[in-house]
Amino acid sequence: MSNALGFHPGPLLPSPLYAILDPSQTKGRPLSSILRELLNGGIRIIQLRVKEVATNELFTLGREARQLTRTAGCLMIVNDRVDIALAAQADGVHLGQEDLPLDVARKLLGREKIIGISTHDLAQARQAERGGADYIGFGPIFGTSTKDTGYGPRGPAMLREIHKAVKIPIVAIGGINEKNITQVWQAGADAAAIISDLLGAEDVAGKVRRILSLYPPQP
Ligand code: TZP
Ligand code: MG
Repeated sequence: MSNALGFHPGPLLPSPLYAILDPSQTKGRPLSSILRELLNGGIRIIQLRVKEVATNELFTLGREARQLTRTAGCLMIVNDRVDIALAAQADGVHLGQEDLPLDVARKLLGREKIIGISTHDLAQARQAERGGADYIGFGPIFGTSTKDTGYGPRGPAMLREIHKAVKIPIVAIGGINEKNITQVWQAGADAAAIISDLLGAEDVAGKVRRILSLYPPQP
């Protein structure tokens, strides 16, 4: 059965578009108003990614985001911070290769919370799957100036290889936008994560609706 978006929800990802909330990419607009617009447009999974902010401020942001996402039936994942994910009652956490190890995060969070792991190659993807990650992030797929990942663009071909090699859901990331997202879904991503193309849009809700209308991609 597919939902209203024509997306076949797996056990984990409720939609093929994963929005990352990063206050440095909103063109000065408050994160809460951008989040409201994302939700109005139909976003059903977000990640709160706020670097270099005091812990109490991050907790406040997390609590606000939790209220809005809960009302909208949207999953909320916190980047980097297991403590904030727990304190703000998020659905899970997203960890990079340099964050807390997966097994340690799992002990802290328990089986019920979602843990996503950033990966950049096949070995990391396999390791995350073996270690019990609920999904992997994979990228950067295309060039991006939003984050210096230290890796060149992996491209849709490498994404296809990852898709063949791992069974857990794949969230592709890096340089994805309205123009190239179809290729990313076609290459096997269960969802595509976007920061700048969503958060920098003049009409954020309209942008979400346009992107979701591209799903499912034509073969
Ligand atoms: N991890 C890999 S690339 C990236 C992150 C957080 C940035 C993605 O941002 P954008 O603006 O969608 O390219
Ligand atoms: Mg991190």
